[in-house]
Amino acid sequence: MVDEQLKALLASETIKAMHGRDMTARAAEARTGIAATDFSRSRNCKVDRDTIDRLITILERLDTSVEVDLTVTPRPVVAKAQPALAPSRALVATAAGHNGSRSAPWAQIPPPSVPSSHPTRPMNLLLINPNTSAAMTHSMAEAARSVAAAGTRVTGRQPSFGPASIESHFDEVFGAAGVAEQMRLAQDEGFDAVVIACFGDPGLDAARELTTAPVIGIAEAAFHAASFVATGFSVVTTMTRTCITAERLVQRYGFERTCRGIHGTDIPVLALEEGGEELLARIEAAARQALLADRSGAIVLGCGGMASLCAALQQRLGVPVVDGVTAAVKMAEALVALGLKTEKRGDYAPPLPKPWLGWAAPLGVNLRK
Ligand code: 2AL
Repeated sequence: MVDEQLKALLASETIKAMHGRDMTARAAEARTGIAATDFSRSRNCKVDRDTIDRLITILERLDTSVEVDLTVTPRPVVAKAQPALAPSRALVATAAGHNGSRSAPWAQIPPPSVPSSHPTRPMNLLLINPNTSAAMTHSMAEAARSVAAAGTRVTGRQPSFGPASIESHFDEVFGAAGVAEQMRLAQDEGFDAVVIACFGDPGLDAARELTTAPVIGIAEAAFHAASFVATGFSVVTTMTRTCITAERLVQRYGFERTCRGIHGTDIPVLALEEGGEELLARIEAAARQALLADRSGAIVLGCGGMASLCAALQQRLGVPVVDGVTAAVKMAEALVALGLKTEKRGDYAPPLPKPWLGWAAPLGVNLRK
């Protein structure tokens, strides 16, 4: 008999993604003998070691080629800072064996022949839009899905507070806090990677403190991608006043030699949602000018809200056009496939526990959500 805890665990997204593709509840039912309705239960279940051991035993009997990630929800420990999105332990079970913690029984079994980080591994990616425009979250998540691998599930979220667009330093402060909020709320969901989808990369370092999963900012991803396909690139962005943010990021990430210019179009971020030929033509004209003036070989789009325009602009301009949202998704997949995680021994260690006051207190590092 399988108990409630086990059913809830079996319902987790990673288990539904056996064989590198999503499993329907029916398929999961056929494979495990557990009623399909049980697969709709919460995936935020807490599991203990006994449950995991029993689950491993069941999985061993299922199929010789089954590979499953068992993400163990961290136990709630007040005042002991945990990597927020990080599972306390990730195990890979196959019929051939398991690997995991040294003290656990599965540690005695030889490692699986297929590395846990092989490129077809299914993954859950969290895309955080730091502004509060749900429409923009939707369009960026769609762009992300358009390039994501078959086994990548993209979840788009935005903060519960703050500005609808980020185009000033004041906006950005709240955007960064919103990213921190969403990281805290997602901490038990076991996301494999996080993309921060605003060109200022607000809250990027803070987000990295809260998880072992790779966290990628779209500006950072776009600069890297552009530097692979051109010796020099130009950034075309929204309001001219936001150019300083991109300029500082160029310096921070060390792209002073490859970024040849940053150009504002004075198109407000929210106007991007309207789309249309006039908008596209304005950005195209700015990009053409930038390519000439900067002697650049590629264009970087300086706003997450421009993601849906990328293909059309690349076709019109005839040069590589990099959108940070899609670039970040592919880089996130690459890092996960390589088994690379955010370091926890240096300054990306979890924040120290301390008292928190006011509206942000529930997000404080020593309080569980
Ligand atoms: C952005 C962006 O990507 N999202 C947002 O709200 N503002 N960037 C920008 N340069 O305006």
